[in-house]
Amino acid sequence: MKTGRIIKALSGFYYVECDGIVHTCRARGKFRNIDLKPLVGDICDFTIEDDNDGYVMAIHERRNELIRPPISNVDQALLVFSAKEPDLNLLLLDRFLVLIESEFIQPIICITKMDLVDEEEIKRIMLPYERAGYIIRYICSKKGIGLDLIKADLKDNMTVVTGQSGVGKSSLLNSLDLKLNIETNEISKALGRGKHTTRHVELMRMYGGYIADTPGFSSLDLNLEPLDVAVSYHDFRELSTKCKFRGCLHDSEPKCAVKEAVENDDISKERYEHYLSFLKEAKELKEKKYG
Ligand SMILES: Nc1nc2c(ncn2[C@@H]2O[C@H](COP(=O)(O)OP(=O)(O)OP(=O)(O)O)[C@@H](O)[C@H]2O)c(=O)[nH]1
Ligand SMILES: [Mg+2]
Ligand SMILES: [Zn+2]
Repeated sequence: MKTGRIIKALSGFYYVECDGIVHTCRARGKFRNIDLKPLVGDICDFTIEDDNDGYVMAIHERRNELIRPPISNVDQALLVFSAKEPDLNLLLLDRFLVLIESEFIQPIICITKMDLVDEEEIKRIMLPYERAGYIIRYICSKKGIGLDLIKADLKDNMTVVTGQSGVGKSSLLNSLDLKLNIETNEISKALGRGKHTTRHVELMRMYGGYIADTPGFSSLDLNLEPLDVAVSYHDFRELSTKCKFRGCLHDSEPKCAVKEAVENDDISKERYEHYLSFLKEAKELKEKKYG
């Protein structure tokens, strides 16, 4: 038995990398009956039957896992948003951040297509995130601007690149490694939609680590407990030691440090309002589950 990492999953096959060789494997029957499906990113034990191909037999315990995109064991997530085409969507960004931080994954916000907008304006819009302590990178894949910081971010890490369809994830990967040549989603005038949208998750070696290109999407389910939402905001979590109540949800509780920070404009109203909408969603979900 050998141990390797699943770098791609496609049509029932798992591509397992071990010592620089990729083995095409199927999952043993037992994976069909239980809730555990192998994921890209998994470290697995596998057999080699013939021609270097074999079977995935067992999955090692995961450090973390995401449902969308389906991937495990990541160190950090590049949350890719375009400054324009499609327009920057801060509600979706906040939703993303909650999800990523709830899995203890380091987020890096990456704003693409900076050639299409006024740089100062976008940086002003992103100021609340900068002040909250998020890492933000501004790039243009077309002109190769802003890539050096990203290259340093990627070094020796396992990074998942995620974001809406058409924001420029695959283009970013191509500009980081010119040999990759991934097909990108040029919007076809005739079809009115992209032609080469990414359809599967795949890990690629880059700068001593791995990077995963993933398919884009337009919506995300949270599926979190209310308190998970509260603690997944790293700046709210730090402030919460000053809230009067332990386990404060920063909603209707009195003497809440987060609400005070919002009133003092240390936390932006917009971020806080998005937070309240996620909290409401989590409470409704909990009610549905437990009655
Ligand atoms: N102006 C400009 N356009 C860009 C830039 N980066 C990407 N694009 C364009 O944006 C479109 C979508 O790019 P992709 O890289 O395929 O986007 P994606 O996020 O991988 O899309 P999905 O695979 O569908 O999720 C393409 O037409 C690219 O040429 C950029 O820096 N500037
Ligand atoms: Mg793509
Ligand atoms: Zn509070």
